[in-house]
Amino acid sequence: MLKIWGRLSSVNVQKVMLAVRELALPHTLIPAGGPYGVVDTPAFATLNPNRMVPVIDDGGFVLWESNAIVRYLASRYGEGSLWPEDACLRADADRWMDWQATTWQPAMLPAFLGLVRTPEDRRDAAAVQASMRRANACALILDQALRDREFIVGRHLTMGDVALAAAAHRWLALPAERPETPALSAWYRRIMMRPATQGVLTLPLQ
Ligand SMILES: N[C@@H](CCC(=O)N[C@@H](CS)C(=O)NCC(=O)O)C(=O)O
Repeated sequence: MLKIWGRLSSVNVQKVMLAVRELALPHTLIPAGGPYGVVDTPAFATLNPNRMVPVIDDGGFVLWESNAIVRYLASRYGEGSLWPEDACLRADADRWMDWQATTWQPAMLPAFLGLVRTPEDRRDAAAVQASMRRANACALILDQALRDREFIVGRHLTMGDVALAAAAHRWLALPAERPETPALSAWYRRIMMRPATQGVLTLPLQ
């Protein structure tokens, strides 16, 4: 059975869990990271030398890096659903996954760490503000892309939505000012209503 090491408070683990749930894959979630520890053990380092979650073991195939895991699960178990058959649609979904990991997520990370993980009296307000400005600009790009479609590459949910949804969940829950993003919000609501999402994208942010 597919094994996943991680904690649901991690945005990167959420992506993997969304993919697993969308694909209805039998799995075991082994609590690891944050309060659960485990990542510091020698046994875990043999799975992921970065000592980070998520990690999966699928019948002896061990993989780390959340978006690589989502792509692997989608290509192996989700052909025609999370993994679009059409090469252009697949590249489009893939592009948004890279954008999520290299652009949007890094933009909002200082704001997340400052607002959620740092006591107010030790917060760097300027860093939080600058981070929110960058994250909001990214959200407006995504909002524009979602104006004429139900999901990021068209009418069906793909691996692109999986990666973006976890990031959007975090951005929308940050206690900070955000611009109006009607298309992004409508897409997010569609995703939050899916059975696979229940219990994965949880609040409050931790
Ligand atoms: N690029 C990696 C980043 C993984 C990462 O930053 N994981 C964090 C949680 S989001 C982690 O393991 N932190 C240590 C911990 O949870 O103990 C990925 O996308 O999988």
